[in-house]
Amino acid sequence: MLFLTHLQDICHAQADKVAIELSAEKLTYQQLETGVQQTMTYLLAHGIGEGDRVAIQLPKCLPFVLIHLATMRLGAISLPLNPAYPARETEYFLSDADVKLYVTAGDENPNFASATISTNLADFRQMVAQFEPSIKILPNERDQTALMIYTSGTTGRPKGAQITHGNLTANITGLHRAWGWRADDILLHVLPIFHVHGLIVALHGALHAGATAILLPKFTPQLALETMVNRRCTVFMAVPTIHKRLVEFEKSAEYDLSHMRLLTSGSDRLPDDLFTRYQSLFGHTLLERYGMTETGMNLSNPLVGERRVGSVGLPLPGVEARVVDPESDEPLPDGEVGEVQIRGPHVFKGYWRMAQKSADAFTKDGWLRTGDLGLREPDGYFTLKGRSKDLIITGGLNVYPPEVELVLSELPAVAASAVIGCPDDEWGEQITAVVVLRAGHRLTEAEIIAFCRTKLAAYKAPRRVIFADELPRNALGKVQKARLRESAC
Ligand code: MLC
Repeated sequence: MLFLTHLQDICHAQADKVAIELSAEKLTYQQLETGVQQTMTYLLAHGIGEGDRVAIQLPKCLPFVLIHLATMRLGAISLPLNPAYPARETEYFLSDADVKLYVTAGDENPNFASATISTNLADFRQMVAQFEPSIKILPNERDQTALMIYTSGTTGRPKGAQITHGNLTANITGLHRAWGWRADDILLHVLPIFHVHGLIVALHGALHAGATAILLPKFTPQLALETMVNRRCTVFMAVPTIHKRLVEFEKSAEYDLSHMRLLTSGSDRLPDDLFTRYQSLFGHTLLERYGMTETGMNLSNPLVGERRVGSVGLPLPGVEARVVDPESDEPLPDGEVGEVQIRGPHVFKGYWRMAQKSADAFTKDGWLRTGDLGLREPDGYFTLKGRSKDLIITGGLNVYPPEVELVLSELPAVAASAVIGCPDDEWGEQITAVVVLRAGHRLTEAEIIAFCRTKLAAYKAPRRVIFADELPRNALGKVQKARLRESAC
């Protein structure tokens, strides 16, 4: 049964139970179902039909959830966008995805058909209450795109990863089994809901289980720990930067988290010392797992059994994983490092209107080339060993150097630049730009950073700029980033 059909059943079966709450706002499962149906009619009135893209660029709020679910229920495509994107980035996504409707809390964007809505649940529900619920519509095609999330690439502009109803369903049913989701779970949800981690793994996960999700609009260690304790939460999902902030919060030892049953970590490598500090401070062994936008979740340490430090665990139910020689796509023996490749019903169907890039992403046998390097141990556990692609992960967010280099190249004073990730205690990696200025030009580190922040979301902008006379290049003229990392980090 598809995720949305299952969710509708849950809404009927436990109508009065609280599904989601955020600050003082709450939705029971019945209110969720009614709100989704009214929002469907509202979207229909905006001309939204099967296959249309609805971009949702809202802060973390309950109307976001209603619009997201309603869009997918109509067979249209939900396109969540980070509200921190400056206009230029947003406009690229809206025009590349050819959106039919852009939902925003801010001023209407004159270039795109947009709906400005209140992010206050009471106002939003009052607005959609004038629409009759759309009862009958439910998509039933596994292969139909439900959701599109943009990921950047090592070359070119960001690509829209098309995630189907079948993908969402495969992901959530696999995780449900592997992590033992239960209806009496209470999830503390601190992540943004415009990415796979916060949206599919955490929020869809809780709804699929008929559990309660408590959403915090913004993560702070104190509020997260207080909520976990006061609300007797059972499940918590976060990225390493967030787990680190919990461990380092000065009062963390005062919080008794013994009632929690599952604390997971993902989106970036969990440092070994954080894993052990967490164990000794909170008495919990973090469950590390591995996923990506194109697939959702692939590998996970077990709920019961060894959660191995430094390892991302075993394939989730329904997932095939292998390690290959990236040149030949030939499988490698256990213990040898190669590219991790993934296959299964959870793997996306391709990038939006990029046939060649979609084809290149897969081997001829349908394995997804993840670009991550790793090895498989003889007992089946996988360990990641870096990336073959030139990707930076900062605070659990992916940043692709070419995107930043492109912005730097717009500065007339910049002759050449290379963007690298340097190891960083707080963020995992820190975005560092190595810049060569044109002769006779002057530009300061602060000016470069400020310029990038006008063009890119702040987390993508360099935190540090190093000036160099030239960049190390190989015989083909390609910048040798490994050498740069050695000298600059
Ligand atoms: C915020 N800042 C960051 C940043 N987040 N800088 C680098 N990397 C980041 N990830 C900067 C802001 O620009 C700002 O800088 C300063 O930090 C404080 O901003 P903030 O908004 O107050 O930050 P904060 O709320 O503390 O956010 C930090 C965070 C957040 C760790 C809570 O980044 C976060 O929620 N990360 C999770 C991302 C996530 O969900 N990833 C999943 C991707 S899905 P200044 O200078 O402007 O003040 C995926 C697949 C999978 O990867 O497997 O899960």
